Amino acid sequence: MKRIIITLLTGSLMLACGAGKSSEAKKHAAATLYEQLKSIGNNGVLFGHQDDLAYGIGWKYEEGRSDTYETAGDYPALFGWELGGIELDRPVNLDSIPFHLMRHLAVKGYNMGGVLTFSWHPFSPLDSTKNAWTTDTEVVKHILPGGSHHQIFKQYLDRVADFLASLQTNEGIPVPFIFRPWHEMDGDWFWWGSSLCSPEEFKQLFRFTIEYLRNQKGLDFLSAYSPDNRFNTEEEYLTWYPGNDVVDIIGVDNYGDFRVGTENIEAASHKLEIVVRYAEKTGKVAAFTESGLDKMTDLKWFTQKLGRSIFSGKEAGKIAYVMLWRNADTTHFFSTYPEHPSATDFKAFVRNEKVWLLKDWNQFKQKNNLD
Ligand code: BMA
Repeated sequence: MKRIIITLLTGSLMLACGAGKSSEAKKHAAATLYEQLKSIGNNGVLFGHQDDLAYGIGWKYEEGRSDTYETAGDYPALFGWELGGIELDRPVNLDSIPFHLMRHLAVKGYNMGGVLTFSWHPFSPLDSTKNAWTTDTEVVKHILPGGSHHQIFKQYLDRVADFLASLQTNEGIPVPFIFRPWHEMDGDWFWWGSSLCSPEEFKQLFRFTIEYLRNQKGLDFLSAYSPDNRFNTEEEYLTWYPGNDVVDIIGVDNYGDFRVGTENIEAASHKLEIVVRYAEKTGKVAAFTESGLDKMTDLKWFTQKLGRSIFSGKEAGKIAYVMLWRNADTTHFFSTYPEHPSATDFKAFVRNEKVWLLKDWNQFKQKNNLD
């Protein structure tokens, strides 16, 4: 009898330790990522690229390939991924990446030392045939608690949560990531955008999303707030801000101020400064969450436009990272690739000791005991 009790006790102790270990590791993961990003300060800026490990110009799903690596000799320090389609239980995302491949590549990117960030362009919970860019119907007010489509919205979030929870190392340790939903809300091109919902509704939507994923689904992650560039002051920037308790990364998306012909690099820089100052004030991480130039028609864009916007003033360089959008094909790409004439300028851009690709980032973490 005694032996049975001892065996049972040992068993439950082991179970308890196992559970403790996994939730500790989980907590540790996002908190560690946050500390790592905060430590960057003015030392450097991580270079990130959307879908970098999945496809590029002239190739798709070839393990080990990367337009960034093939152009500059190293991988990005941050990898962006897109969840659109997961909410409908689709096997592939909006941009035809199978989710099982995304899981594999995202975890691989993390194992290499990279930071992961996930965007989400969900279909409308009111009508699953309508994509994120549908702006003919009000959606947000109907999916908030008490709304007619709240249950469907929760089902969407359940699917997002299932996928994000499945991002684990071979040892079953959850990998840390940044989740960046409801971006560019100040624009009018998404169903959660400024023409179809009020700032109050938006704040509720953002807060519900983060709290549901954290409290109901037990996910541990960093969340990013990223309006587009339609602000000139901190007050305007904060129009849609849901609160310091549900935001970790103070971000901005900006393509508009970089458009050839009407570009305004000083304005772009000023907006980064607003972001940096607010992040400093609140002890958070500032980031340039999306940018790029479609088809890279300006061959000096990296050093003269992007580089200037970040490094010309004193403050903007305090962002932790800048992420460029995807390289889909020769009609839709926002960074560079080896054969493109902008490749030389990209190499010059990353030679700047403050622009960090993966090796620089790994070295920094190692040197500062941040792993
Ligand atoms: C947009 C474009 C689309 C893509 C979407 C979601 O900016 O790149 O082609 O489907 O992002 O990734």
